[in-house]
Amino acid sequence: MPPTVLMRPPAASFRECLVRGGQREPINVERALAQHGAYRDLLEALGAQPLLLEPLDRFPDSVFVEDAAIVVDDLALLCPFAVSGRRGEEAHLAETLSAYKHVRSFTPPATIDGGDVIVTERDIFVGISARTNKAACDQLAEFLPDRCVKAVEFDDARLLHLKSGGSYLGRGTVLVAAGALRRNSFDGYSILETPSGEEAAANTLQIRETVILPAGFPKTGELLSRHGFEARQVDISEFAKGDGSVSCLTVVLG
Ligand code: CIR
Repeated sequence: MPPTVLMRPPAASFRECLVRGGQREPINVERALAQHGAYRDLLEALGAQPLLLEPLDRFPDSVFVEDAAIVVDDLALLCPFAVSGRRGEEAHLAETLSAYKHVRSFTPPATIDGGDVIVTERDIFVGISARTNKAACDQLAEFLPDRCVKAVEFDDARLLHLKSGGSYLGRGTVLVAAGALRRNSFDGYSILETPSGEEAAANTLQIRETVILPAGFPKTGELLSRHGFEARQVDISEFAKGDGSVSCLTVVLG
């Protein structure tokens, strides 16, 4: 079965999305839409089935659909956002998700962004961040009794999400941004580190046998090829201006 991938195109309000430090580089929404379309085409070419959701002008950050729901096995967990401006995005996913998965919600005081969760075949790694708390990590473990849920602390306090500092490539291998995460966070996994100056390439998306990474990081592309991964690059520069990357634009339903 081709994996279904939920994507939500950017709305006009995307130019007002949240950014760390509040200093936003001007965002070109037209270019963002074109990049989003090209990304969708790439996913299709790789054998996935993108499913387009309605743009939500009320939520400038809703293009980063990964943060609103965590999908593991037959469950879809709607995420309670810590930041007030994103609260409510998750409700807009519930109906679509319910056609594929059992939909569940966290309860207070949990707050979590999907970008803080790395899912492998066996483990679930949860970044404890400004967005995601220990209560959410504990609830995730209750939702998923057959999985091993592990909290991960950051070495680099500038990381927005766990997945800004690392991502799972498949085949027991995690790609991490040098210096971002504790070295023992992924015990039992092979670790590849992004080459110096390419830390922003640590966020990737695995679709079948291919790893998609942001364009502009040739050394990371070579590193992945050297280790036997089929790597493809996609230009997501307008989304990077809003602190997003490759995985953030998707929810993979498997
Ligand atoms: C935010 O601050 O929530 C958005 N501007 C960026 C979210 C990026 N999402 C992700 O890395 N999963």
